[in-house]
Amino acid sequence: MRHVVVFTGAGVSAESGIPTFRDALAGLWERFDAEELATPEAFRRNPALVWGWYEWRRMQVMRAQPNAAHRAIAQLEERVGRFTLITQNVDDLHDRAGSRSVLRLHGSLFAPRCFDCDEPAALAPEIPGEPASGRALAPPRCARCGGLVRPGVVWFGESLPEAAIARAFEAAQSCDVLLSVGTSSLVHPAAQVPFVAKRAGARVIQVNPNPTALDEIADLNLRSPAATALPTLVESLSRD
Ligand code: BV8
Ligand code: ZN
Repeated sequence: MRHVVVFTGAGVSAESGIPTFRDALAGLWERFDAEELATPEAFRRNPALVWGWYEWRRMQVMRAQPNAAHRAIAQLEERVGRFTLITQNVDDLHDRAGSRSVLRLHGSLFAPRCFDCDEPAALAPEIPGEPASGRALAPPRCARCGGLVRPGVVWFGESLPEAAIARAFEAAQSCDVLLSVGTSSLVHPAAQVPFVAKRAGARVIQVNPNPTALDEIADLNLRSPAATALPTLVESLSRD
């Protein structure tokens, strides 16, 4: 039975209007570098600035819709024998497009938890129009211990969820085709996944309008936006 792995980055959500990680620093945060804001140190130093950034990104995701690429990936899951979706994204657009099993390597904007005791925290209801341009917001306090609530994402310098990264490498080791969509392949250890698949003999297909570190090993490079390339690609992958 053929096993297809799809590995996605921020580029798969670009056509839903969600800025990619590098571009997610508009407005209040434009003077910051993502890699310095997405860290536990930054949150400790200025919790309201970091919490406000994540709440603004979460509100953007809630107002966005999955695009044709998310939908094509959900269709592919129904058409191939064995399928694994691995994402670096922290939005919920794959789930909303109908993907059933999503391996999240970097957590989610929709799973806030206490920084001190890990108690899951409630999500603030969407306040229409707020935060419009994004602003600093004091994070809520943990109901159990009073600690600061943090976003449920993996920050730079933090380990990835053990089970998720182990299952991602297992899938990469055992797949026939790995489709990498919309990632700059710069962030480790996630960026290793396509290389592990290649070394294990999989065919690697990349969809990205720009060159990336994966160019050298991709068997097929589709220099195209995901929402354009995926529907056709899914058709051909479903026929093989
Ligand atoms: C860890 C959640 C250690 C947060 C994210 C030096 C060398 C190697 C590694 C390191 C190093 N120095 C430090 C490290 C480690 C570090 C790392 O890799 N740094 C990089 C910058 C060098 N990694 C870590 O810290 C990881 N943890 O290593 O722990 C450890 C070990 C043991 C014990 C304790 C600790 C944790 C990394 C996780 C960071 N969290 N996200 C948040 O979202 O705020 S990563 C974040 O950036 C995203 O999740 C994504 O994965 C990554 C890249 O973001 P983008 O570039 O925007 O997105 P993407 O890569 O997906 O690129 C967009 C692409 O889309 C582009 O290529 C573009 O061309 C394309 N595109 C655009 N439009 C479209 C499109 N494609 C298709 N269609 C379109 N329409
Ligand atoms: Zn707590």
